[in-house]
Amino acid sequence: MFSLNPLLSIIDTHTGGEPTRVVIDSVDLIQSGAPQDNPNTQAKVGGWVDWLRQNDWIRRSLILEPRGAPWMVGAICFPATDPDVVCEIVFFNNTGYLGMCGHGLIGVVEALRHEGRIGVGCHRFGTPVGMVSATLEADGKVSIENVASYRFREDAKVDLTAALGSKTPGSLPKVVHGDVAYGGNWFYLVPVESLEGISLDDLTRYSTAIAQQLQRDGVRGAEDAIIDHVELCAPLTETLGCRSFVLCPGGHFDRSPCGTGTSAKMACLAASGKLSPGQWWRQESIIGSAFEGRYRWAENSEPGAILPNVRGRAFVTAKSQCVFDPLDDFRFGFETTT
Ligand code: PYC
Repeated sequence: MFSLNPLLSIIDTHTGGEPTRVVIDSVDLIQSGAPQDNPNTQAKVGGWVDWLRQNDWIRRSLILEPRGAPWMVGAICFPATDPDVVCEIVFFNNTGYLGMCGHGLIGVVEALRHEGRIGVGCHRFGTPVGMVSATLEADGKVSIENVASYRFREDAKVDLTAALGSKTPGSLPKVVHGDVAYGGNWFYLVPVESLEGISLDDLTRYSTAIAQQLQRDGVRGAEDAIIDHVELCAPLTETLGCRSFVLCPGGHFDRSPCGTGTSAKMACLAASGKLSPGQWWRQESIIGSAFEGRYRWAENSEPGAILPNVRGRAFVTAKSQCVFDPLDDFRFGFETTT
């Protein structure tokens, strides 16, 4: 009565608490019409995104309830044409497809290590926004070198008075001054004094109000890109770093410190001379997990761009195979609104 789908074998991981559901064997999943023949890696990964969009049941089945959870990220590894590239990865979540995903890449590396596909050393991966690398260390930690990241706009003001008014949580400002930066995804980064004592619901509501106001005000990234991540950063007292709350597209917060968010944050610090190349930065998530980051200057990129290096660790939590029972009306997932 049911169909066990051998094409969707999944390895679940988490990186600093944030889940990544990884498909490392996609070859059987790829049907004719998939963009295997495009020799240009970046166009090709973009091609895989188009292919996945046309086969969106895969994303929905993996991430949405009842098989998934709306705060999960998924990653599918597609075969690479370049023999020096391990695979080409497309990341996605409950609402669509991501450019890059730092915690997700660390999760993919751990899944591949767990399956004996890669060992200690430096490995290259294609993503829709460019080539990245990840160094698997002997202790299981993974350092990723992300795409060039940069501050695009400094001190963009967002007024939440009309949207939130007296409902603005505790110590958070009604008029927000933040930077727009790129770290493989687009971020609006808001420095705050503290995140202590503010509930996750309130942080989510506040960050969502910021994301909506950015849209209303027409605040965008380069080439009119929508800013779909909001990052609140409170300084750490003991060391150079911040505690962060990151709202992702799809309305859920990142349990990890967010690899692309850490990249965007370091790009802003570099732009304002507050973090030097090679200097360590500690980025904590709202649940207390941490990434360590540092950077070097990027060449042949946007002015002031950096190449961020972000280090963290993932763990495999489960391996399973999707089952699609034709009697199950919800086998391809269902959406919930918050
Ligand atoms: O780690 O870059 C990241 C990320 C993006 C969205 C969720 N996590």
